[in-house]
Amino acid sequence: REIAPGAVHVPGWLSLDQQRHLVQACREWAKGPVPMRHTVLPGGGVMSVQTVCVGWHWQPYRYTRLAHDVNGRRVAEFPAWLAELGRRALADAYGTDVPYEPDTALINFYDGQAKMGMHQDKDERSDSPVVSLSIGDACLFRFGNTETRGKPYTDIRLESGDLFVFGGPSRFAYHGVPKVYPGTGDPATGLASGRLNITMRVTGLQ
Ligand code: MD3
Ligand code: FE
Repeated sequence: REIAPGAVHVPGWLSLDQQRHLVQACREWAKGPVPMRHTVLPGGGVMSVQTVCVGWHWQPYRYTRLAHDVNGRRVAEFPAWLAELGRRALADAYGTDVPYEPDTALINFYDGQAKMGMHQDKDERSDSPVVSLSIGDACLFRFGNTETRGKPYTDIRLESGDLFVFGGPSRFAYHGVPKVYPGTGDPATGLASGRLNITMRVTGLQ
């Protein structure tokens, strides 16, 4: 389960009920105040995944309270129940209770064609772990190294209900999602198709 130091994969961590609850919450956040959308990159590229943010708004490549690049509104508040879920995730993955106060979640929706290129997450001013929850269709997740976008990397299949925690030396590793596997999710989660990924983070911002 430990893929690399600080990178822990816990398959099937979420119950079907928890997945249903998260899908419903994401459906509400997707409506607004800042709707889920394809993020436009500074170079003009458009991300194939659709994203909605909670707590802080992520616009490449910084966090803001207001979604200046979308509709100027403030994103939904980060709920206490989600932070509590994040703390349980860390405790279960690392087997030890550590203080954890995530203040933002990025929620990505992948249709059958969407992917995410290899990148590092360095817009946070904190080296606290990232908690990742997957729901719906399975995907190929590529976990790389901290030096380059390329090899060596480890390919892992992430399934609905899986937890992944990225802390310590793995926090700034390159990673990406080269492929989703359409039709592999259980519609009982409330997601008829596609893949949902929720990542919790500590921005280090006030
Ligand atoms: C490793 N999301 O939102 S989750 C992202 O499935 C992102 O939507 C992917 O990469 C997704 O930035 C991958 C796994 C993940 C998330 C954040 C990480 C792995 C990470 C941050 C640091 C290291
Ligand atoms: Fe990332």
